[in-house]
Amino acid sequence: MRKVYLNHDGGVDDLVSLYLLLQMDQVELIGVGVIPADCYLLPAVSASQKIIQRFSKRLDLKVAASNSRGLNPFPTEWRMHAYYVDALPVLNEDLPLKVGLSNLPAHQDLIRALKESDQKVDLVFVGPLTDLARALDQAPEIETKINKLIWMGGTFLADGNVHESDHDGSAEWNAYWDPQATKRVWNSSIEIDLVALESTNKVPLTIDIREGWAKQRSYIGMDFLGQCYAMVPPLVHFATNSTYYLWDVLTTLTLVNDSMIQKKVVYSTVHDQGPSQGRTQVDPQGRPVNLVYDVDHDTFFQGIEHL
Ligand code: AGV
Ligand code: CA
Repeated sequence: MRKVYLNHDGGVDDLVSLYLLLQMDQVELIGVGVIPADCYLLPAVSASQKIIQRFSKRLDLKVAASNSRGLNPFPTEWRMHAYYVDALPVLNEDLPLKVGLSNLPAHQDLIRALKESDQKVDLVFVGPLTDLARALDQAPEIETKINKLIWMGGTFLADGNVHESDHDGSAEWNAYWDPQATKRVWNSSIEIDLVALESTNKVPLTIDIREGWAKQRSYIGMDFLGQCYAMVPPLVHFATNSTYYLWDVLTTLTLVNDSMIQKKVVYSTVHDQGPSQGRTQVDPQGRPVNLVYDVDHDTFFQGIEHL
């Protein structure tokens, strides 16, 4: 049994990732932190509590709200998605809530969970790294309790996914929201699996994929997934700034399906200021990361349905 701590930022694929983690037999989720990056905090926390209650037996799990703030805010339109998921009838038929909140902010909840664990823990971060950076500053000794960090973030491609007027476009959003936190984690000696845009670009949301899920909506979990992905724009003719990929879901599934992905070690550094802030760049003098640069598209999508 692997112990996993999840820190997410309330996007549609973040919340679906929480749902999927709860379905994995090989995984014991020991904590959930929610950071208000690509979401508003209250609906993202509430949706997380409801997903745990509806789709698992883990009524003891507590959700920890983050009090971290980033440097570069996400577009409001994207941050609204957590409200839509939180309002889905499938998450609201069994109220009042029995799943509670942690009495600690997310970075301290992470410290607590790591210190209490009797074995090393995998960290799954599918939003910015701020809570991990703060936890490391406050309690550097937790590094020895971390097996590895599996992070959705970064890219070594020329084109990132940040399209803001004061940026050069080379960064990925999770790295860009808090570039200094990204750098802080790079300066640690934690092993990092980097699920970067190189691989996530290969798993866009498409109409075909949606139609496949629709056919399975008699299963309550697949219906939930379909409802979630009805809220965000698919790839049709060409990719736009809002086109949705299964970024975080790919990251989460790498935990249990290592054979669908290709990894290689890349030495890199992080830009923490200026027009390239948040950019992860190849640098032979930098630190190693395991870059997940490829994924078998069909195996991945089958994996979602057969957890
Ligand atoms: O950069 C990808 C990260 C993932 O963790 N997020 C969304 C995923 O949860 C930010 C993001 C980039 N482009 C987006 C994003 C878009 N078009 N809509 C919403 N979020
Ligand atoms: Ca996310």
